Order: sequence, then C-alpha cells, then structure tokens
Amino acid sequence: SALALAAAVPAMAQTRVTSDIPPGFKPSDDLKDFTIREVQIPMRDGVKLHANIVIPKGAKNAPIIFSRTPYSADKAITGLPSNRYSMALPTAYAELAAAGYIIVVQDVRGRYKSEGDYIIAKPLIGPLNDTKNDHSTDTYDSIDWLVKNVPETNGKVGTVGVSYGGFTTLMSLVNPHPALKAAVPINPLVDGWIGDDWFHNGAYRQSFLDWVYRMSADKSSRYGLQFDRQDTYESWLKAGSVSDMAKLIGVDKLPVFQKAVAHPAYDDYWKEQALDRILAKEPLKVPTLHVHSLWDQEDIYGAPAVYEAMEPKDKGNDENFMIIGPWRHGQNMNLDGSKLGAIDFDGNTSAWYREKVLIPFFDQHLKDGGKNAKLAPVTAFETGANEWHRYNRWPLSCASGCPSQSRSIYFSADGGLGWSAPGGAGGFAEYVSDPARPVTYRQRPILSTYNPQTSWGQWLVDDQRFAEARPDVVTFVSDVLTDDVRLAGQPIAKFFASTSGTDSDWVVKLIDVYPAEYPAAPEMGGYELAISMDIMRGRYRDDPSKPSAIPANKVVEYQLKLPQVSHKFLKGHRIMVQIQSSWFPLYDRNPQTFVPNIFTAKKSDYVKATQRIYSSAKYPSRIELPVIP
Ligand code: PG9
Repeated sequence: SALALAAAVPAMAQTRVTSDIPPGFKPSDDLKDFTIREVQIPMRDGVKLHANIVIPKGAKNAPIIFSRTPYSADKAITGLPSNRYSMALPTAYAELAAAGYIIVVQDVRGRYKSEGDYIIAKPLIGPLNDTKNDHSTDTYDSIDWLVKNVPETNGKVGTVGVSYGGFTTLMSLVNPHPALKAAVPINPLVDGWIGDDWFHNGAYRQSFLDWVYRMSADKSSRYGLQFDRQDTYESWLKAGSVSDMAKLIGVDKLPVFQKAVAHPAYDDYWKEQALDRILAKEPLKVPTLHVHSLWDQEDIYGAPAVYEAMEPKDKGNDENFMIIGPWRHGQNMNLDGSKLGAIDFDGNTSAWYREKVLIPFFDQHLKDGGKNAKLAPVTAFETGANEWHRYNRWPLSCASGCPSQSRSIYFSADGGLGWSAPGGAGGFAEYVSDPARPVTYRQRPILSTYNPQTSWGQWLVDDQRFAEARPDVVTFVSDVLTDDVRLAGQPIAKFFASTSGTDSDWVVKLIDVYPAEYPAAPEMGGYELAISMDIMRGRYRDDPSKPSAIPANKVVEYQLKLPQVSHKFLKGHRIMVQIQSSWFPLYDRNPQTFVPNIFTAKKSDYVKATQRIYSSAKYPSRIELPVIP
C-alpha cells in the first residue's frame, strides 16, 4: 500500500532554502581593464551622495574628471557590454579614460541612489534657497572627499557636464575647491527665462512638461509622460491652455510647474538664479572652457552668455575659453558630429573638438607638468563654409566696440530683403494669427519631446519651406548673393509691427536659402536652413519684469536678440527672414488678449489677430547682422 511504501523511503533531510543572490557578492574585475568603485560621499549635513568612480587599471597620479548629474550616475557610465573601458564607457568618457583620467559621476542630491531632497536646478544658498547646501557646497564637499579618498589621483579635478550637468559644472565655479583646476560646462542651463529650457523671452516652453514629469514624478524617472495622441499637436490643441493640459496630466501638482505659473515675468526669482549674472560677480579662479552648440534645441542662450559675463575677469585672455560647434544639444559629447539632420559638416566635428580642444585643455590644467594646449580664446566652426577658426574674442562683430561693425538688412513691404534702408511711405506685410490654428514649430506629426522615436534634437535645422507655405507666416528674401556674407556674433531683429490684439508673440527666423538647383547635393536644392531664430512675448517688449498690454492697431518697435551665429552665406544663396506669431506646441499659445498671467488665460481670451510688419523710412524693420570681412 501507499502507506507501506512511504514508510520504506528514508525521510529526506529538510533543505534550507536561502537566497540565490549571496549578500555582498561583487562581480569579478579580473578580466576588465578598469574597475568601478561605488561610493556614498558624505556632505557637510550628513546626506550621502552616490558616485561611481571609474579607474582604468594601473592608474597612478591620475587627475579626476568629475560630473554631477540628475540622470543617473549608473546610466552615465554605461556604454556597450565589454571588459574594455574603451567600449564599456560612453565615447567621451572612454576617450578621457584612455587619456589617463579617472572618471567620477555622481547622482545629484535626491536623484537615483543619492540621499536628500531633489530641487530642480537648485539655486545657491540665499533668498531662493533657505537650506544650508547647494550645488556649490555639494561639489566642494565631494571634491574634498575624492582627493582624500582616491589613492590613484594626483589631487587635481576637472568638472564637466552637459546641460543640467553644464549647470552643475558652472556651480562648481562658485567658491571652488582648491583642487578644482579646470571646468568645461557644455550647453548649460544659465537663464531659464531669457533663452534656456523654461522660457524664451517670456514664451513658455510647454513641451518641457515632459521633462518636468520625468524629473519630478519620482526620484529615478520611472514615469514618462503619455499623451493621448501620437501627434502631440492634437493633444495640446484639444487640451486648451498649458494649465488645462497640466491639470489633465497631473503636472499641476508638481512644484516646478507651480513655480513657473507664479513667475511668468522676469522677476528676481529668475534674475537671482541666472548663472551669467552670478558668475559676473565671482572672481575667475578656475580656467573654464565654455562649449556652445549653434543649433542647441534646449540651451541655446547659456554658454555664450556666461562666457561673455566671465570675460571681463580674464585679463590675460588665457583663462576663459569658448568653443562654438555646429551641434544640437550635447552632440559634442557622445554623438557623431558629421551631420545634423540634413546638414553635412564634412567630417566628425565632435571627435575633432574632443581630440583638439577638450582633452588638450584638461591635460594642460590637470596633468602634472601638463603641456600648454595653445588653445585660441575662441574656437568657432563656421557653418556654411564648414571650417574651424581660431579667434581671440567673441563676438567679432556688433553695433559698436567689436573689430567689425554689424550691418542692417532691411525688410521691404513687397517681401524683399536688402542692404539699403527703405525710403518714403513704404507699406506693410500682413497676416492673421489664429490661436485655433497655430503655426507649428516643425512639420506634423510632432512626437512628445522625449519619445524615443523623436527627432526633436534636430528640429532647429528642419527645412523651413513648410512654414513659408502658410498664409500666417510672412517672408522677406534677398536677391541671390553675388558675394559670400560672413557672420560672427549675435543678430538683432529690430522691427516695427502692429497687432489688432492687445498681446502677441513674435517669432523671427534668419534663414540661409540654398540655390534652387544644388548639384553638390541635389536633395538640398532650395533648402531653407534657419541659422538663428527665436520667439518673444510682446507684453515684455518694454520691461521683461513688468508685462504691459500692446496698444491695439498701433505701430510698436520690437527688439529681439537672436541666438549667436558663426555662418557663411555662400555666394549663390539667398538670405531670408520669416516672421510668425506662434511656434506650437513647443511654446504655449499667446491668447492675443492681454491678461495678467497667460498661465491662467481663459478660453474666451484666445482671439484671432491681424498682424502687420512695417517697412518705411519711419519704420525701417531690419535685422542687424554681425557681418565680418
Ligand atoms: N535641457 C535639459 C535641462 C537642463 C536643466 C534644467 C532643465 C532641463 C538637459 O538636457 O539637461
């Protein structure tokens, strides 16, 4: 019987079941040519910040390259699966490791494996920060710990990072630790109201709610924002105002959105955290290389602004450097630099910059007995010509005080653009701006900003013919150029316009129109490449800190400082200017009725407006171009 059988089988000793993951197991480094030491670095308030220290095997007396990121210190050092750091690290770190550097990447306070509270772009201790720490103190404490606890180092540290990491790199320059010997802020957030991530001249970058959601819904970005349509243009239009959308997706509960709603104008909240203003007041103690991308879709304002702010401190012109490249945001670090969208640069400009500028700069300042890199104060790629240049200053051309003087190119009412000022009564170009049919910033479908399939990073080089075709975009275009026209500096649009509304946005685009037939690359025939464009909110025309209604149907003068250019319009090309009154859904719509705060505009405030751009002896609308010989 079954009972007898069971009695015959000897009782099995009971096996104790324990975890198959042994506590404290460390993967072996034997086959690798590098080790990663994971550490928790204590700050002055006891909070511990997580960092990965990547040490190439055999490193001795090695300088440290230090980055601080909100995007995960683990992900930041993850390249391909490999035992060789040359592949296991992302490109730029791999090249730095090969050049003899130890790489340290830290999670900023409150993100991923770091303790503490995460405050987005946390301002310095002071009126906007009542805690006892900021990025300056956290960097100081971390560097102090690193030079005392990493035996392989020579005690010299350089900070580097892109965007948010560029912002933390700039923060390392405030009360810098004595071991900090060089800094490379790349495409940093500098002024979130004038021209970086949050606003441009008062127009709100609502597409960034995607970023806000990822970064503040939890501490390790597990939640991405899902819109109800693949083409987010439809989702945004259907939702209504940015605040309506915020409510719909729950972003209205996130403090960083609430702060934008509370500070729509350029008040002290923005001014006091703008890093160009802050660093203008700090002594220049650490050699700095600012890295700027000409087609930076996120932080196109920051790098040249902070370079300019620090430049007066650089008496010998040998401590404050800038490189300007033909890149999108961050393209210079880990992405190929031979193309951006359809635009070809005749070679890998990102690799060139790292080999000829970035690494020599760090070597000079961080290696014991480092060789002088002999960098020019400014290294700039000239788009159009596809050439690198060494300059001893930036800008090279401006209204006054630069080696060359800027020159105006004038709009004419019939759609022309030329070097002579309009005479006589002239006229105007007119269009109707309808918030119900806003002009898109690129061709639809427009995927959400951080959708893995998006080409968001290249939108600034999109062919602008799609916009020219719309009746609510006005175009001014020059004759075919009989000589090259070179620009090096900041174009400034000075235009006279009226609106039938009481508030309005103005978008101005400076465009290089390729010849209609372009044998070198036939698909580029007639391409309209924007080399500099931006938006302003009319209510801030007189005072960015105090909005005022635009007098309806009156001619008003506007000034819009456009992003920096280093460009050659080649003979045979044409220069074009386009103007429109919306750039949707990247920017929220202006209701075109003056309301105290656009974040709280009601549906009925959104009205059509008739816009006119004037051109006459009295109203000579133009762009001042930073022309160089
Ligand atoms: N542009 C991003 C960002 C920086 C700072 C604040 C908010 C966003 C970034 O690429 O990090």
